[in-house]
Amino acid sequence: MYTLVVIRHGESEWNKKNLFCGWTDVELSDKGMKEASEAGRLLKKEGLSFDCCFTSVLKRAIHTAYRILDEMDLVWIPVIKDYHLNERHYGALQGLNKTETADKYGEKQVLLWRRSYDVRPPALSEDDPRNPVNQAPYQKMKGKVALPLSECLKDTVGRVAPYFDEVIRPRMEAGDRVLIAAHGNSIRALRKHLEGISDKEIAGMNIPTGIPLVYHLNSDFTVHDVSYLGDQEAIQAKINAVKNQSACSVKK
Ligand code: DG2
Repeated sequence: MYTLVVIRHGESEWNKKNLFCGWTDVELSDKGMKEASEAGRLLKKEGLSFDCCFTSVLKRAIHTAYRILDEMDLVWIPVIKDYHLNERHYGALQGLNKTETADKYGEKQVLLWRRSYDVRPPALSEDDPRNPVNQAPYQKMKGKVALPLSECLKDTVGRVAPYFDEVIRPRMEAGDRVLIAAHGNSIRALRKHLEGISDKEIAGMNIPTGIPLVYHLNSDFTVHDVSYLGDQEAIQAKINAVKNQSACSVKK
């Protein structure tokens, strides 16, 4: 049996402002930093420990990972940063306010962009300075992989699932206890892959910030059990808050 802990970063500055973030590299808010440290204390209290940590190349996830490891006195373990664990690329929606976008295009359309499995949000244009080919963390990938200008969840599953199977799983099979600090949609992609959630069902899944999700996996990596650590009522309230981020400002 394997134990795997997955956590969405703490609240970011753009979560706080309710902006679509995607591959925009924004910092944790003060609340997000506290959430990350609290998650570290909780994991320690539960007697969990790690031999390595995987995260994205985005600082809200990286700083969450280090805050957790700091609380656990584990900053010395390897921390592997890889763009395969990045948030879903939110295309031209990045930087827009979720409520204002719902007011403009309607809740239904925004829900389709946020939660449909295979509908991509409008793409960034090639010459947009936010195109990943113009950004430092992705320079080495230029010409080798197709860097996205927008992604649907299906695209995100297409990079997260093989990365888990080919890189993270072998580390676990070799005996490493793994922590993954990632993002709302890269975690939805991973959950879909690990738990065999259908394309339809995954639309209803929302991931709270800063709450450790603990998996016990069988030797063939099927899920034995999975649960969030902490006060279940408070966690459900956080999940609902994520779901409601794209409600219109006035109910029609
Ligand atoms: C959020 C997820 O990603 O947004 O990109 O805005 O986990 O990096 O804060 P994260 C974003 P939703 O899909 O929940 O709207």
